Amino acid sequence: MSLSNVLSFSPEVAAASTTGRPIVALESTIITHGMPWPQNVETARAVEDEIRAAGAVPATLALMAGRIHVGLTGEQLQTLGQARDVMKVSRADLAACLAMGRTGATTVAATMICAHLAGISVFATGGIGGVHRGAELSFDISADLAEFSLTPVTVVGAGAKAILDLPKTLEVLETYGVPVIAYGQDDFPAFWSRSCGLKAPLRMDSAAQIAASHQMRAALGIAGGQFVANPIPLDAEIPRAEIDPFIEQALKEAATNGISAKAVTPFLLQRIFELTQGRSLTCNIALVKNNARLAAKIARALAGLPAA
Ligand code: PSU
Ligand code: MN
Repeated sequence: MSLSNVLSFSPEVAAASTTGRPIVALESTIITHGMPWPQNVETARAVEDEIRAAGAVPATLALMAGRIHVGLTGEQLQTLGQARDVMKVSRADLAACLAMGRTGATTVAATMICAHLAGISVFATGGIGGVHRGAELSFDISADLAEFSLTPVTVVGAGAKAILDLPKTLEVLETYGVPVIAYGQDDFPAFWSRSCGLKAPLRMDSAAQIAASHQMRAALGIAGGQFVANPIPLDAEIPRAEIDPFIEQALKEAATNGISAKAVTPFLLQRIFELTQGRSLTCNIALVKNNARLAAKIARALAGLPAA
């Protein structure tokens, strides 16, 4: 089986890839499992528009009928945003989902793999998976972390959510040799909040430096990607003291209800959405757009272009 039978490029992304224009990949689990309809589709569209406005081409990735779709049409996005029984696809599920011809939404790990197959080096998302609290008993560590040691894609996210154990998440990333780069500040951001109270291992203040570091790793033959932790804009953040009690409550309910494995992250996101009366979603939308803009700058820098 050849790769060209598996990859389907949208007309917009195909044109960008033949002419060498900068492209930014986007994941689809955030659409199917991370946000409710219709805000999920509206946000996916708005994020794509941010990338276009910043002088790059968006490529939302999803699996449909045995193919990896690189760039979705408006109609495909609508269908995906309302579909039920969509698989949440990580590294472990990617080949199986395609072989079964099922509809699959790609997590950070699977999006990195698919972006790399499609020749895309930069990917924007909300937050990455990480080490769950209590992982010393549950062993629940997202496959996203190991992916960074394997696949050469620079991922822009707003850090990781405080539903996770952030000190352990940073330790595991270090063990895997992953550069964790805070953008424009010293602290590691915690998704809804600009800081989690811990310093990030690395800091950079420009897209050009991030692009140079991506290229340097390739030149040195170091496998794997980079994680760029971009703090949520100040006017959109929920300070830590405000969000913490809701996180504690959602975690307690997850434990009481025996939520485990792949269901943990979507369950916590949904409960925090309800507990904050939708404010967590407003935050989430603002930060994804912000990440899309930075990713577009990095993609342009990689292509030797100035910011648009
Ligand atoms: N974290 C978020 N929002 C998300 C996810 C994570 O703040 O939507 C999604 C991403 O697709 C991520 C996946 O790759 O959840 C991680 O899931 P798990 O913890 O099951 O590996
Ligand atoms: Mn998990």
